[in-house]
Amino acid sequence: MKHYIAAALSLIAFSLPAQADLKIEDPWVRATVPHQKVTGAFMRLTASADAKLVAAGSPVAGIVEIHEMAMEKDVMKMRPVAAVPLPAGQTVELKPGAHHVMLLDLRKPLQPGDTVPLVITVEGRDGKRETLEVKATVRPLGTMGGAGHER
Ligand SMILES: [Cu+2]
Repeated sequence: MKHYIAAALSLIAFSLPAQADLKIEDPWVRATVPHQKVTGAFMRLTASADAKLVAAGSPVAGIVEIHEMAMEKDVMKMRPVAAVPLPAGQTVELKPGAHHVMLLDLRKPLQPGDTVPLVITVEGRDGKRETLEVKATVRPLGTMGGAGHER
């Protein structure tokens, strides 16, 4: 009988809808030149409930970090951050000059038109993590993009 109840409970747990629905739009990665080992990945994130972006990964990079840009003595510098807040219903844009996903230790050059898989992990207020995989398109160097003024 005990077993039967446990099984029924786990069934209920599995049928619950996923919390903090995450929408990822327009993911892209900046192309690289030969021997370039780092580049940025950008996208728009919208979570249905308060959450934060806590991690990213990609098979094309040895290391993936979340970065912010900040002024340091009149120079824009980037540095790793632990998380990017994603307030409920608000679209947060990762773009050049702002928060971005940094791909380091690239395993090969990224050509315009290539597709790069990105794994994005967000954490809800309850500490539950959700992982989403997206396919990012590689765009040419010099693409400022993101703000919607290209194309
Ligand atoms: Cu960076």
